[in-house]
Amino acid sequence: MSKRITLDPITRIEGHLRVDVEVNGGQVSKAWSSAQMWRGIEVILKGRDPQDAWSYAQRFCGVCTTVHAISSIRSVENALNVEVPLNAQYIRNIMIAQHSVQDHIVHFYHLSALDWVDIVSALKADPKKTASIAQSISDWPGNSEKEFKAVQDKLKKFVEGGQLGIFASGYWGHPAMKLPPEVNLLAVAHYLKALDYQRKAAQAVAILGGKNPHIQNLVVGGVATAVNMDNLATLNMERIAYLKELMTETRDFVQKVYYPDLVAIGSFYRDWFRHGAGVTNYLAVPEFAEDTRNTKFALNGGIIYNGDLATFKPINDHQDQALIQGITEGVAHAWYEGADSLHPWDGETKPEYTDFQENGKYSWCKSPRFNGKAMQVGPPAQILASYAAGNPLVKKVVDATNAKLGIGLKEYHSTMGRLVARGLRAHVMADLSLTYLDKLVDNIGKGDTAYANNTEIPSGEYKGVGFHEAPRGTLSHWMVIDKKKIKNYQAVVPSTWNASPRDEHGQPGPYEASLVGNPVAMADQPLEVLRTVHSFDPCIACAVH
Ligand code: NFC
Repeated sequence: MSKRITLDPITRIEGHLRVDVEVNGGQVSKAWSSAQMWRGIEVILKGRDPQDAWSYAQRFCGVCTTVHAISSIRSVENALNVEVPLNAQYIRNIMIAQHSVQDHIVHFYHLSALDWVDIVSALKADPKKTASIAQSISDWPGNSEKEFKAVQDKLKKFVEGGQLGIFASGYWGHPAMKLPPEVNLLAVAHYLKALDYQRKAAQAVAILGGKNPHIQNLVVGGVATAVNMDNLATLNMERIAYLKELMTETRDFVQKVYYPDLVAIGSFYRDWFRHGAGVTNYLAVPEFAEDTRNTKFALNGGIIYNGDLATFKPINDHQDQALIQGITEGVAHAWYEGADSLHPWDGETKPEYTDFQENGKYSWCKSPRFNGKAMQVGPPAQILASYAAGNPLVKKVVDATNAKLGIGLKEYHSTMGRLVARGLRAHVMADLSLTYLDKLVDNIGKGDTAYANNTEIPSGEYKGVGFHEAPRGTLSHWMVIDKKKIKNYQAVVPSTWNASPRDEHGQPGPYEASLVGNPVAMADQPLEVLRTVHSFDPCIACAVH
């Protein structure tokens, strides 16, 4: 007999996600992903000045605000064929990379670790043994017995006081929890430390962006960050030195704490490299623009079908016509008028709520497709595309990690594979942040102090798309400009791709497909469902906007 479980809301994500699963014989046989909230910012954007769009579009989300600013401004620059000076590209790149570092630290420790780490078991750990495990996998100076003992004492006080606070209501003692007490203590201690380091990365974005969340320093054609290095400039040597210090500290945290923790946890949960594959068609766009026209990038994009790297087709730039023409969004099972799939420049957002109909409309999330196919976006897509393209930065960390974990590329099509790919992305981003700071200083040193190409909006009709590879995957903002105003605005967001409901042909979206076959040991504590859903790092505010 099958049993139906409804998880609503899924917590430790952003936004309102409901997931329903049918469980048969200890395994999920069918799943539905339902976004439960709509706000209508695409509609609010119509009729406004295209130069202001990026500021509104940041309100799609409370987490990945920066990425919407970048995609939005790129959509205007693409429509009007505007070049972006190198200094502005480097400043944008540093903000993008630091935003990703912050986002991935938060995902690993604060949003997903507690699916794998049993907080209560950490009470039984020997702090001395924890310190020796930690020191055997990393030379990070914070890994001392004293530190681990202090965390354990703090945890004891919580438990004895009957108040687990942020750790309340977890599935502690669940049979699917496999870490020994010492590794649980290690992870809890780093969970708390990670709060400090994610803040440092957020601070780096704020120094450049003027504010974070919701950066303030973009203009169509560049940035509003004066870079002439005199005392009146927004960016002077003192701020550059402080940025370097912050970004070096977060790099060390990512590479000496997050990464070894990920490898340690991954090696205790090898079976999770076999669950949760779902949709293994991947899409990623190239990112980290290194020229003024968005044609040269540090990380690669491309398409992979059925998890087979032999099918890899590169996407080399943000003007790729096959990419631009191939994207559609459908509403057959989403709470909008109509049933057709439309290209985003012709896209419509007309809400029509029907309640949850499992064979009808059941989500506010639309169904993006590429040439009619469901695609998984996110860190595995970017890592696999860059690997397939032979990118040396990515190849080096992937090969080293695969050797440590005893895995190959096919293990990336899994729940644990998504966590590993995200950690590798953070590893690469932490280095790239410092690379772009050096490039910025060099470029200014050569006498280039340009930071924006002033742009007027002309009166004709223009269409543009701004692509960006965000922490959760490929993001695109699509704008139609007419008579100096926004005529249409559609965003096709990473979590829209991954959280999508079935399309008009009945193809499930990546969350839904990845849950099928997932084990569920105890129906009243569906921890394993959370593991797979959290591995995508859902952001439903973004997905529906
Ligand atoms: Ni919100 Fe975003 C979602 C990201 O998918 N990354 O582009 C948007 O949020 O975190």
